[in-house]
Amino acid sequence: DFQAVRDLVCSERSGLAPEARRALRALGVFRHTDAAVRCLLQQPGGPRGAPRGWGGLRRCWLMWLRHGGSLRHTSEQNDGVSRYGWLMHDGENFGVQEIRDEGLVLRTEFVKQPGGEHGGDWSWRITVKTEGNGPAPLLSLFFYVATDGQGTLRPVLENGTRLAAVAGTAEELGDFTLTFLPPTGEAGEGPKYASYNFLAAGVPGLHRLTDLVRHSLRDGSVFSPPGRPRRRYFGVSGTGGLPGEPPRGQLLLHQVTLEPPAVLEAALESGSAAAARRGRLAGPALSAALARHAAAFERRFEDTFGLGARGASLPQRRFAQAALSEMLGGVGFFHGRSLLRSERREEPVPGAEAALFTAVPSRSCFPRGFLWDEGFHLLLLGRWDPALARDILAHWLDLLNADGWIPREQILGEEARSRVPPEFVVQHSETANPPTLLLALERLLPDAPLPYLRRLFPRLHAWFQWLNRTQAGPEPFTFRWRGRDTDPERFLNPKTLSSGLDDYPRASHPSAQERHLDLRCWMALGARVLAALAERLGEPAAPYRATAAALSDNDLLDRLHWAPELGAFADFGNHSAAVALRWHRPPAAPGGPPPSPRLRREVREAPRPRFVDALGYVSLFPLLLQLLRADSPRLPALLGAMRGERQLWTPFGLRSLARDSPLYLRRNTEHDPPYWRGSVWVNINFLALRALRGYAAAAGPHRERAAQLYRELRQNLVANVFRQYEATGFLWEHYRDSDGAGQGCRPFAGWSALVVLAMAEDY
Ligand code: 6A9
Repeated sequence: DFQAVRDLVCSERSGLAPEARRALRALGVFRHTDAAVRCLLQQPGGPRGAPRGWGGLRRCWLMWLRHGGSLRHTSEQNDGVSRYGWLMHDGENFGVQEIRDEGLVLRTEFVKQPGGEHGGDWSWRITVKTEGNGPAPLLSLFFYVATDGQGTLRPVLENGTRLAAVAGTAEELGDFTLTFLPPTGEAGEGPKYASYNFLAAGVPGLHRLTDLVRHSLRDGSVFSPPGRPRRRYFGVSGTGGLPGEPPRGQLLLHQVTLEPPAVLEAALESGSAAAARRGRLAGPALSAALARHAAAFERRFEDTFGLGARGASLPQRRFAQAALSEMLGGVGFFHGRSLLRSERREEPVPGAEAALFTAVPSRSCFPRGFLWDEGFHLLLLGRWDPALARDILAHWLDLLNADGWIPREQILGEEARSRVPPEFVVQHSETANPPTLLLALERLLPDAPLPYLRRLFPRLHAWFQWLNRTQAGPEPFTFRWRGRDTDPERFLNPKTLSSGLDDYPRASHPSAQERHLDLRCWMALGARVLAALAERLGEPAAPYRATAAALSDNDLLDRLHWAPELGAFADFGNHSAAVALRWHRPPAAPGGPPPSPRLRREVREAPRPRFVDALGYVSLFPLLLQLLRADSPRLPALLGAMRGERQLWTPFGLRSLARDSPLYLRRNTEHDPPYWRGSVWVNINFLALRALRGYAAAAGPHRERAAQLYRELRQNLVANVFRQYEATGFLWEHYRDSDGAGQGCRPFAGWSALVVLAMAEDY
């Protein structure tokens, strides 16, 4: 009985101990940037949508503000921090982050020390420096702690203005003290002159914190170091809150104003850890702990990925460490409900209250869980920390509803929703997403404990059956993504968000006749992994084996998806090859103003059932998921398409759509630039490398060629992602096929971080 199984899994979730779970909530996360006041979330609570279960202490942050020049001027001049990211992060106890902001360098480090019953102690150190010469700017750092309706905070003030500590109690933290140590110069060289301001206020909601701080800044404070000129600065003042908004929680804010360089420390000490504590984790003790953790991180990184042994340079190793760390630093808990639309109801309905532990594609742009992204994330996380990966996987499978569906994008709770345009919020219960979690499971399988797998199995079974049932195609052994865009005039080619490849060209006229090649290949992979899992558990594996065999039958694949006119595999559907966007002026309403012209789709040749004339990632799927036999006569054509410079080959990796394909780099609407129509995406390139490696290792006539392509592709991909990181300080969402430049979102240490596994040749 599926429902019963669900309850069992929920209540008995395997994975990390509660204590370790809490530790993971200590990951610092970059919240958002704001030109005048910059925020750095250093909160014990994961990214946005921090856990309700955190028991009230919802935020503990750092923000900074550079004085001098007007605030408005600053906000017009720049719209972001120039670079930031975790350089090291072990996913549990330790992290080092660096932020570069126009000549200012902030380094934030934390160490967690387990102990007691509430997650132990944490200490943070913030080192601020300036680059280049010129007078030191006057800088304010704001540390703040906020509750969201539960828990209490008591300020401990020194001289009426310096917040020396916060004594608090909260449900999950118990009693705690957060101490702000006086700033020192660099390398602990004695106390540093600073001015202090303090604010205690009621907060209407966490999303209003930045506004609240801005609202209480006044240009009346004075910084007057002995024997030096006085400088005025913006300081928080007063108590209160935002006018007209009833407070829901409590905020205590500590503002420290000084001239860099300086070192600031904060120590959170948990009441229940007192007995285990041997002195405060601050000053030299913190330095020693940080050094110990950094050395352990380096060792573990080398033991895991062996990049040093393979001769990677130090900058390359630092880059790979940062890629992994940025992914680990994005892992967090998300709580709330999704908004769902089912076929059975008109109105969107809130889903069940969910707790999701997950990595995110991007801390800045998409700080949420995405189903198929997560499978890729787990490939990397599973190498670093298999228990962590298993725990994340278990959380995702806890999201299944009674039908066996998992919503694709996890926008949990109001705070998460406020960041997403309304048309993207509602999740449709017919919409799937590639089951990449199974890809991850395939790798976790050999070492995963049996009781864990036993609990996963019924849910994976339900999920696979849901896919098999709801995404069935028009004929046996065919599949079709549901939920394509419907408005036929709006898009050059209606998107298929469910596939994960959004605007990748499909049949021009969505219909029930379609058969989607990538989905069919994902199903084959799914059946293969479930068969292996069933075998491991002594459950009936034969039905999965049979499905896997049928879906990998190369002759059947040929019959259903080989497009002779394309010389490659393809989707099939109701398709017109002659479509274009044209400017069009709708008729004016009588007496009304002339309406503005709009781009509309024109179909110049009626669609008919045929193969889709797009050569790109989808065409490669039988190879990517290694369904093609090593001696397949189709293999040379696919290898040729990969290597062809007019098709998929670029010096930076494989582009998503062939250069000579009709929709290559074409916009989908006036406002939708090409996305999966040419760019190089790391996740698919990773699959390509993995597959080529497989074909190079298997006996067959194309072995040499596969090996050759593998070497070149790996070199190109890794070199470019590294080069772009060196140039910009970020991993990017995708890379431009013409020059390799990073595009889309950054930092994007979701699947782009798979470059680490490519460097390690660990597929
Ligand atoms: C829209 C924007 C400013 C698109 O990495 C997450 C997903 C992938 O799963 C998918 O394959 N990305 C890829 O095609 C990003 C999706 C972002 C959708 C949110 C709202 C507001 O942000």
